[in-house]
Amino acid sequence: MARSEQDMKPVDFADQKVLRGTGGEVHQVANGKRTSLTTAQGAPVSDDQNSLKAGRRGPTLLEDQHFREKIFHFDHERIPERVVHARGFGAHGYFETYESLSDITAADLFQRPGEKTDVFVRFSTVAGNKGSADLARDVRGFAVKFYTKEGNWDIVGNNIPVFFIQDAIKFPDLIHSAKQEPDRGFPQAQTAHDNFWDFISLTPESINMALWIMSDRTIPRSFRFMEGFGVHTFRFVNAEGKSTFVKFHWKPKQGMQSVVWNEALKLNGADPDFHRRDLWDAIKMGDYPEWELGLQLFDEDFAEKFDFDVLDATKIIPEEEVPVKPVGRMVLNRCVDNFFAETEQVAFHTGNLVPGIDFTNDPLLQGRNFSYLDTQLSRLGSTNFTHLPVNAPRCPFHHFQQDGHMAFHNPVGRANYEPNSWSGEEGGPPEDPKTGFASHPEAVEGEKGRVRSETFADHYSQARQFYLSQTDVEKGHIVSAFTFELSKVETPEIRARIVAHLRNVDEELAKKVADGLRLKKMPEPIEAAMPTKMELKASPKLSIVLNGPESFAGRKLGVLVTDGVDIDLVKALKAAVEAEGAMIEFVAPMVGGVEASDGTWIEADEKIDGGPSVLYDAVAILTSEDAVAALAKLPPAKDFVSDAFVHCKFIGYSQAAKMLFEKAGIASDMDAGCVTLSDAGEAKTFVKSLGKLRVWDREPKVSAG
Ligand code: HDE
Repeated sequence: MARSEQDMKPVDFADQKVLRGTGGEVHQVANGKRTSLTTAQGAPVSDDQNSLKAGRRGPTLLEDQHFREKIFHFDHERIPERVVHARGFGAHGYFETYESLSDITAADLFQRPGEKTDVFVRFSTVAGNKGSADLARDVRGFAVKFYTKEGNWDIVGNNIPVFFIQDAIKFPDLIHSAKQEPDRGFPQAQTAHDNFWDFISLTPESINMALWIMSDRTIPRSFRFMEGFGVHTFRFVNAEGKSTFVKFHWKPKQGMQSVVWNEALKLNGADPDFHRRDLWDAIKMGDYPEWELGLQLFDEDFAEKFDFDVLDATKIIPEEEVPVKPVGRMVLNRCVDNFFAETEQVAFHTGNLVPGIDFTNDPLLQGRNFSYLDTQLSRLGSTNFTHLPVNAPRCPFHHFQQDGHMAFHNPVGRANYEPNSWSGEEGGPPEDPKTGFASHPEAVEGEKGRVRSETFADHYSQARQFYLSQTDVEKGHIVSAFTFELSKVETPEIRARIVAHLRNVDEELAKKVADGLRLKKMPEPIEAAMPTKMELKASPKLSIVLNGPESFAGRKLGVLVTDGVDIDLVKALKAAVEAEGAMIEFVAPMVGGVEASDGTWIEADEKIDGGPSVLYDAVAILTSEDAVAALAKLPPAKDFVSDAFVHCKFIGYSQAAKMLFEKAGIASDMDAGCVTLSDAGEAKTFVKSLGKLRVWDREPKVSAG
């Protein structure tokens, strides 16, 4: 009965040489080249295909310790997903300090020019579950852990500089309203439903954020092309104890970029992992994304004079008022080795501060300081989550915390308390008033009470400022987004209530959304707690379109090719794209590839229906005369060109490809963004023009409104 290697027969399995067991099952057995399989206890395993049975067709035996251990472990592979920001993607890198900031902060990582500090970054969406799609319209988390020489410092930020609410006590309500409705369990990863807009409509402080989330900031092209913000006002404290207020900004070196909504919807189908794949691919290819850390620094006097309360996280300080000072750069240059161990188990916390950086009294930040540690316990299951490599400090650490679930290291020796009478090292670590974290001695007084400061009561002025800072294209997108989201709201009163708020932001915006919804009657404006400041100046830094890239670097050109494609054109396009620091992918009717004009074989990266144009920042269609008619019959080929057109992308094309435009019904609309490619020179000029990313002039013609 006992089976041995002799019972197995060698067989050729296509390219693989394997052994075949008596039931036809495949065994790959140790051959001295790979380390042999063991149980978790380290005992070698002889057969991983068959459980231990009483008789060939008999029941599995309870004594099968290998089977039991394997299934036991598998059954418990999942840990609770994050209650918010469940879907995310992480990478390693470093932060490099430009200059010493010792005059404003004692934080060790900012003392020496050129100093490099390891970082781990996790980008995320907020509302969707772990398995949701990347292109959900949502705020993106932008959390950075700095492994400094004086402990871990986390900036747990977002890609939007303001937040929905002013007091952390409203966070559970906000998130409940945004996530799936509790009775039905849907919609997933979408704010386009009644509960969310109901909550927003009854929470006027959220209107500024509502404008931001209806802008293209919530549909970034990828993590690489978005800004990050610490959101709250923090404090820097220097060695003399002098404090300066600070707001943190991450500026992508790649320039900002978003997709359009119709593209986002299609991307979610074409590649739900679009953002994580993008980051993974860029890092694996050595095209390391980079952000500059910028600081807005200001003092108490400025805070006093500023139009809004700097402790109110629903407000920004425009960069035109307090410029952003670049102080270092962050480069992400290493993908995770294991998604679970690093991306899933990383634990960020606003309370992870280092000497030289301190909190302010922002009531949102104060609440967060409780939440993060608390959530780690239910997610990671132990107070010892700091023992996991991704969470552990990379500087020496000494404390008397001990035991608990899964303690990897406990203090050694006799002393596990202090003060104690044991001398030298035996006594363990004492506190250090000289180098230890000291809170800024801010004077605090007042009556105890559940109150909100009157300085938080302006709900609309910055929403208006944000709207007026956008280009016409972006304003149009905001109108469309409100119209789309509110069209999914079933309760007419909620739709009208949002429009009533928008009247306090901008009448034109309110009217356009009301028209888009076909409201029969324009609602009266909501009675504002404070009148909208009409005089705030536009802040061009708030526009994505005005802060785009300078070239096509880091972007991707998708080239649809057929048999007979002009090889010189392909070569020229490839060279031009690579010279620009961008990527090129070939899409073909079949994944095996195509044969070019000179007989060269071009491998395809995608088959046409798996490589729609939404995956690319710009496209080219290079067909031969002979092959275009067959191509034009394929619906995905027509979609390739018509989607690229509707999404305002640049489209290069060989003469023969014109037929595809005709079949797609857009031949008569072709504009300056549709560029003929007949020789190497034209290919080069075409690629040079791609840094503009989109042909926005086209949008009024193609927009669904
Ligand atoms: Fe978070 N937030 N948050 N948040 N947050 C979490 O912590 C919370 C807020 C942010 O990639 C949770 O480990 C409260 C603002 C990011 O692992 C939880 C409040 C900002 C991430 C939590 C806020 C953020 C989280 C869930 C209201 C931008 C993902 C899992 C006061 C500045 C970090 C976890 C990662 C995650 C609480 C508001 C950013 C529950 C109570 C504002 C980027 O602790």
